[in-house]
Amino acid sequence: MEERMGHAQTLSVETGSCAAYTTMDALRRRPALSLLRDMAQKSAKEEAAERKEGRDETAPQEAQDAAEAPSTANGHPNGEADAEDAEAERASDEAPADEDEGEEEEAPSPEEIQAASEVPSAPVKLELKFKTYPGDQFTHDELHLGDKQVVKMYRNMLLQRRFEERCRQQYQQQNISGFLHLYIGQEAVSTGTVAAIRHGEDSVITAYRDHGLALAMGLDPGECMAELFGKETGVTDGKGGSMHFFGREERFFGGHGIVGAGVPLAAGLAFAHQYRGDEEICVGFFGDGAVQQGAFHEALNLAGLYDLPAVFICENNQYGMGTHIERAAANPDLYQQAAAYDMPGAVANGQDVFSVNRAVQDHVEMAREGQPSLLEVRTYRYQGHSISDPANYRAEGELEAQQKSDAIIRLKKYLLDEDLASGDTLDEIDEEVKQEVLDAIAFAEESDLPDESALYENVYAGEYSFLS
Ligand SMILES: Cc1ncc(C[n+]2csc(CCOP(=O)(O)OP(=O)(O)O)c2C)c(N)n1
Ligand SMILES: [Mg+2]
Repeated sequence: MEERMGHAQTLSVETGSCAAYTTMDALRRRPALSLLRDMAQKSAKEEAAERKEGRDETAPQEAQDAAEAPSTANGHPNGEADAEDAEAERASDEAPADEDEGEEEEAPSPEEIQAASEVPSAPVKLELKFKTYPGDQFTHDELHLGDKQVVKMYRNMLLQRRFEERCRQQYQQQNISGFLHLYIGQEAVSTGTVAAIRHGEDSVITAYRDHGLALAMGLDPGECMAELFGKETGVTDGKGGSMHFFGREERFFGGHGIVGAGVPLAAGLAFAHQYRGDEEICVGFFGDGAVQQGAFHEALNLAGLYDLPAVFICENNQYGMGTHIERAAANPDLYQQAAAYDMPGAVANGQDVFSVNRAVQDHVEMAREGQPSLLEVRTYRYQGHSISDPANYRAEGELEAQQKSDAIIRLKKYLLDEDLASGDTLDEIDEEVKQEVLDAIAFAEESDLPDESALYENVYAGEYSFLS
């Protein structure tokens, strides 16, 4: 049952019996840091003594210890209450890590343990709200983006597009080999996101379709092109190729070829921020295909459990290789997966850079307050899955229909309509960008291939007794 309510969508679910919802809320979770601190403080000796005693006689205590795991389990707190009330409650419940220092967590009482094992006598009705960010709803002023910044965002999206158009050509000329997955069509997602984070402080990680995000994160186009050419001046010294762009200074953590593999890494990066207490966050990108993968679910579960400062962004371009989302996902409304992990979920229009920016600003703010979330961004890739995929699985006219809402053309129209730039200025920007990409190719061509000895750098290449 679905009912649209302005920008929010409500979903009601009725279940026959759902024991956890009403009672788990009483058993408040413990922040990950306090769990870690406790673990560190327990000496091996104490643990051994506890194990022995617990087995012998302390049945109530044992029940309490056993309840530590359920106490962190993940009933959605909203229950029948309004989602906003639940959010407010959650915010007031959670003390920042440093204030928490030294406080003893109270173990759940026997009554609470008892309550947690009861089954509600009536069907449980669950109401959830998911925020939506449709296209053409936001202005740059509302988003606190300056006039010049919007022009820069346009330039950046164009740079991504022109860079990849040349990548395709360079691949055909055999200057690039190996895999090549193009991001053309999705540029508003990367640019809109980067304009919403603390660039150079927050961590960002993505999957293998990584050129666009790398350029949005400020990686040098010449070094990116050199990476594709396998040259030593490349962003990963020519050893990573298309799928493994990295930028240490920019805090861009790749570039990962295994579907879903970046999602637990995003959770790990977010955990590092939480552990250090540096108030930075991690934005983890992945495709719609990754949501069908176990690693996604494990990572979101941990993030929900530990209140990690993470924004999980699913770039739903509708395809995983040649398989359409409708044929791969039991529930193609991917943002709704958030409910299973006790976090807010939302969906944004990935063909409108302002919708993306508004959504990511909101989600980044939540992450800084210790609330992880899932944001689905609906977009579309114009090219096949990789350079060698002719995309014959597409329906006739499908691509052309999507191109009508092209994000770069949309932003260009906005800039002209709002008088933020003249047509001549935008033409000049295009010429500049094209030249920048040609310069990147020249840089890649002139660079050297890595020395043979570099094969053994930064890899486990020692002597192994079991191999001899
Ligand atoms: C664990 C794993 N399974 C399968 C593959 C093969 N594979 C490569 S890309 C891909 C589809 C992923 O689609 P999606 O996550 O939507 O990303 P997109 O290509 O649309 O950016 C698959 C199945 C892989 N790389 N890793
Ligand atoms: Mg996809």
